[in-house]
Amino acid sequence: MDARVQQFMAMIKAKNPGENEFHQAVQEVAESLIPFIEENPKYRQAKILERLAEPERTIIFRVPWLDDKGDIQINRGFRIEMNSAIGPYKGGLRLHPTVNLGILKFLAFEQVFKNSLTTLPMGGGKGGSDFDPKGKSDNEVMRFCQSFMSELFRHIGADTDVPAGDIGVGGREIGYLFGQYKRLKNEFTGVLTGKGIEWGGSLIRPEATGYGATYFAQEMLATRGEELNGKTVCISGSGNVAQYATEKVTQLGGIVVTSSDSNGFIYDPRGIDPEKLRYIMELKNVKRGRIEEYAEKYGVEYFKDKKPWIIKCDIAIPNATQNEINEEDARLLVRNGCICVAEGANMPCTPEAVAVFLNAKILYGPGKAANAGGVATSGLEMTQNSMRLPWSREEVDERLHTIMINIHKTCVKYGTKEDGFINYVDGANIGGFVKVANAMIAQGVV
Ligand code: NDP
Ligand code: 2IT
Repeated sequence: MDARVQQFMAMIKAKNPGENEFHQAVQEVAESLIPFIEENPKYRQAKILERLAEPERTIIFRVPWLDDKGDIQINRGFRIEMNSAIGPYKGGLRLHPTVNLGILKFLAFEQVFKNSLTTLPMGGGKGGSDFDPKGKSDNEVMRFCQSFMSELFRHIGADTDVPAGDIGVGGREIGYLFGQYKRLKNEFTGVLTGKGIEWGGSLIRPEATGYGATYFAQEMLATRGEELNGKTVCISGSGNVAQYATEKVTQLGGIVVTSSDSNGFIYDPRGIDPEKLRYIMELKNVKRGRIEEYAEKYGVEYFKDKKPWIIKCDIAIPNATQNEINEEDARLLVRNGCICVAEGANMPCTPEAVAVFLNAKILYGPGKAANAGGVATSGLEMTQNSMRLPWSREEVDERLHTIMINIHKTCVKYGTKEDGFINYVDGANIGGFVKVANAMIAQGVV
């Protein structure tokens, strides 16, 4: 490792002990940025990287709620307000038992660069709780969300901090959170995105992350004269991002052969067609069942406790969680002929896996670029809320598509190497950095 990166990381690790995912995310960015900052000393003098790695504000709070048996449950709530140089804090809420400070700091850190790449005026934040929605009744989820918002409401606002969904937070949870915010503040404002279409939500927001990742993959493929049509695609996850990545890939002629959850994956060599996708959506969004049931319904193979990366594919789109592709998975993907990896999830590849993809010079699109379509469309929802005017499906999709094309252009601008290889990691990190860094310098030592 570069000595300057090593020195910087020693400081980060000493200041943030035990926050492994945060260290991982910061190191990846530092490796791209430190050489760039050396060439642009104004950023070094202003200590921009050091400031970026320190949240502007971290809020941690108790979330007590009553379960259906009348017993008291206690969870921990978080909101990391990472950076507001270019707009109000913006980023999702994650509800998952693994949630802790280090995971949310990694996500908030990534969000700052991602939001900058969208070209929209949004700072970076992230929040959530170690609450596990699995197996909870609707009423329990509602009581949790109401308790969570009873503290969070005093820290957020349409011009201050605008949360949205992430793992474990979809339309149902945003509804309960919004209802409680409105009740406490007595105002109907765009304080959350991912709202229902009847009460201030944007068309295409549910689809946006998966569609956006697919548009980004299309752009990457085009740099090598390739297209999605006819390609075999492995997708992990079966939640929001996975569902709409599957839909868009299929619309563009790709064949999605896998779907997964935390218990295993299904392999459907004939492809998950629109009718089968409708079944997955009903299974996951309404029945809240397991992907294993797909294997029973359609008579295909189910691989318990396995990840889809053992299946031969041209393109991989990981959409579940951090570090779901390790070095061994990456080697297998490359050996099996995979030419493109587009990250729908945040940091789904370990640093060793990323190194395998970069060394093999395949197309590798990191999450902060490839999955930025979700937050970009959240930004479009904020715009519509401010105007109090909704846009049509076509208008939002067109804007999303244009934003993804522009993010790709930014990556090409900052990531193209002397031999013509596009390093999208450097491209996204440097491209996301410049605007935030210049804004921070303009705003003084804050
Ligand atoms: P959902 O909760 O809708 O779906 C998550 C999916 O991933 C489920 O299939 C879930 O399986 C699986 N999963 C979650 N955690 C794990 C784990 N620890 N191990 C194995 N599988 C797991 O979340 P989203 O689709 O919204 O989010 C997926 C990824 O995309 C996350 O990394 C998120 O940060 C990222 N993302 C989301 C955006 C959005 O707009 N929603 C925007 C940008 C990125 P199970 O049901 O068994 O838990
Ligand atoms: O990781 C992400 O970009 C999200 N979960 C979406 C954030 C948002 O504010 O829409």
